[in-house]
Amino acid sequence: GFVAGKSKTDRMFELMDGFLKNDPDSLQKDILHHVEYTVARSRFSFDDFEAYQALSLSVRDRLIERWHDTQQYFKKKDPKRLYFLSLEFLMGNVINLGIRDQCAEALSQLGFEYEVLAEQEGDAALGNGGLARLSACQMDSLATLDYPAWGYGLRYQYGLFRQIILDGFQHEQPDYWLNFGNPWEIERVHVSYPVKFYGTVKEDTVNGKKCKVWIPGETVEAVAYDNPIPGYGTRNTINLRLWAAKPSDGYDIESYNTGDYINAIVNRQKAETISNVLYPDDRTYQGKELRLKQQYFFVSASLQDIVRRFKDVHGNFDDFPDKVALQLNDTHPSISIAELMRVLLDEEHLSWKKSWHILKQVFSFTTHTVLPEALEKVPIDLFQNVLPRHLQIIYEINFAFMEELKRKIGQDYVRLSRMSIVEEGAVKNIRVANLSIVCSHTVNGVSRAHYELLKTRVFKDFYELWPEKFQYKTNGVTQRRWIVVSNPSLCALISKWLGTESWIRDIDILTRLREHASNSDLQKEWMMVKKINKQRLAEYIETMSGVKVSLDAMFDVQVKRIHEYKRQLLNILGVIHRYDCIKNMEKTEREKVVPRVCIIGGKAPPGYEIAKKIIKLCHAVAETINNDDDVGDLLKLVFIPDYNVSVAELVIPGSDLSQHISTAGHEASGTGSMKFLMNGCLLLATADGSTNEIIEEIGEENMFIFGAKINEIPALREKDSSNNAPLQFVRVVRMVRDGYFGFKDYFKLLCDTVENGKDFYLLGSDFASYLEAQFHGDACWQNGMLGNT
Ligand code: NBG
Repeated sequence: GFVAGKSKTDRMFELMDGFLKNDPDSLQKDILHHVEYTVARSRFSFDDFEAYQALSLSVRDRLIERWHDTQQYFKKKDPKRLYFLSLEFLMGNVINLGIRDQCAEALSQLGFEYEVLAEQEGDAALGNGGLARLSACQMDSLATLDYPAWGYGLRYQYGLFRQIILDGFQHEQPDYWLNFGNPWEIERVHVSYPVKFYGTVKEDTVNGKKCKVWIPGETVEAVAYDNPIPGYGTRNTINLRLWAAKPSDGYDIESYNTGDYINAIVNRQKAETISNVLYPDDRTYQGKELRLKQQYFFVSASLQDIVRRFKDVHGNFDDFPDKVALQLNDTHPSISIAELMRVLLDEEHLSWKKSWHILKQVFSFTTHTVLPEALEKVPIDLFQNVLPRHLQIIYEINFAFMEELKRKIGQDYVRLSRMSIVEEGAVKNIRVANLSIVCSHTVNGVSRAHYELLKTRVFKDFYELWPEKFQYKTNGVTQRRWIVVSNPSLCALISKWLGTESWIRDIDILTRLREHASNSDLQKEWMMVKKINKQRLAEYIETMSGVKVSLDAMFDVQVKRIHEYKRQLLNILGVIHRYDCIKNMEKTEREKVVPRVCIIGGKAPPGYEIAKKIIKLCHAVAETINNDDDVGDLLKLVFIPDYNVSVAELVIPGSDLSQHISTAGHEASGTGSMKFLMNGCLLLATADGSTNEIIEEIGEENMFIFGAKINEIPALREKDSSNNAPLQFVRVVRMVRDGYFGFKDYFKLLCDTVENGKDFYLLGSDFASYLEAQFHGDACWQNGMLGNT
């Protein structure tokens, strides 16, 4: 009982006045408290990992305070909330809060080093590549800019596979990242919702009105795991809520009664597999039942959560569009369209007209691709089986859409069938992108060039119908992770020369550095910073691949997912050419060669044969070059295994030149380039995706731009592309074909992709200008213009 005469609130204040403090003393006490009582180790004896756990938990406590305040504040204000639905978030390591220095001091008095503890943390790799890392940056920015935003996704038990290289071949190993727990997340056993699958749909009458009732065949429980995301320089702390699948309580009572107790438990356990594993492919996921179930699972739980939050405050749905914005991160969460419609119709019993009116105002759709073949399709049979009611709703939406379209364009059946949400044919499919466009009020590309392609090619029909829906939001990355966290020396330099840290919040302030650009002190300090980072990278390379590299060499880097369109093969063929040239040089000529360390890293989707061959080729070529004493430090080639966010944080600051060399018209945006630029690394790039806007921003004279432009590609493809290839290209491909690097038979298919009139990605026709751009890079290095003197 409470002390008489005091309110409960007063008593609460008495017990806990104010917030946890951030001075080293208070932090130390908290850390020891967690060591003793949460980690349950003796405070007199604990190791680095336990210290890391206790530190994270102490920081988490502080995050929880801010998080509570944020929720309280927004609950009162009731603003329109932004819900960001994404099947992937590539968060990386999360130690990132404004109290780093205090933590470091507290730890050092306890005999631990902050840096060492930070290394204990693995990556939360719940995503594949660009799309997922963009989502993580967006969460950071939303928090920093004080938005009332929520991220929703899936808590995979296995994140993106770990890449192991054996004899130069990629092998995939499971990333069971939760093995030792995740100290940052908060399990919310009370925030859970049933998610239904399969079954049948029946007609029913409720309050005298006819309606549909879905009788599901399976119910799985979704349990929330919250990951607080603090903004920089603000108390605003938003939430990334990830769902995990658990067997449902009311599950299948029948089977227990049949006496088959063991099997009933085993089946129950299967429910948990929904959120087990991330699909490791960022190209296509056609027709997989588990994939559809994952999508619906996270979307259904999220919508239940969102509707509950809305209904806590609002008596009817009239205000729903003023309070809720649902952002679809690619087509992956698009089933939420049918789900929201189902909730409004079947559970809230609104009319079709009213439901549709609401629906049209809440969804926005971001597309991240250029490739028509990467647009998701779900076979009707599969849909019918897993989500029978949703299929009915989609049919109805499509019917209304087709009627509207006919009124606008007449009986143009070819066009009607192109635009239909339902694809007719031998196998009928739901075209998820079409559904997303029809039901969203905005559709955005991720760079200006991407937007142009959406208008003129990918979604041309829809653009002509609804030009007002289409727009672009050029991607960005946050300096908070890609400078402040990953490059502390550069961060200190920038703050010193600007005399302020405000650039950490407002990136435009960085342009003020221009005033100091020609100051030789700044340049010297800048070079020192680069040296420190190159040193760190060189040590890492030596540990990972055993290759010793010279710090005086130019570090030339291409790190990203392995794809034919990203043309890592062009890079490797360029390296072979360089090697070949050096081998054929006189001694005096060799003295002029700019020493290079060529660094490649990235994961190939497990089922993508050609991408895997590219990795092997990189290793085979590296083996030859790196063991050739005759070439020595003039050229090295290294493959960095298991590229992920943590590795990126190490590689990017230590790079001199970086390559973004996709065939023009294929990279929707590209965000890696921005991270390299921020870290003072020049770009060797094609005029693709967001590079076009970077050119406008920093000037082509400060970059190495090469290759065919987007609008030239179709004509080049028309021509027999092998005619476009220069002799040097033919020669280096021949070296690979003839087994100069071994594995002749294995590389045959790879060589076939760029020869004999195929060369879809136009490596041959861009090769000469690629070499020229590389040559230009060498010349600038020799003049000290890459910042190397
Ligand atoms: C990627 C594009 C990139 C783009 C990111 C972020 C996927 C599926 N797409 O060009 O390939 O920068 O999305 O928008 O990861």
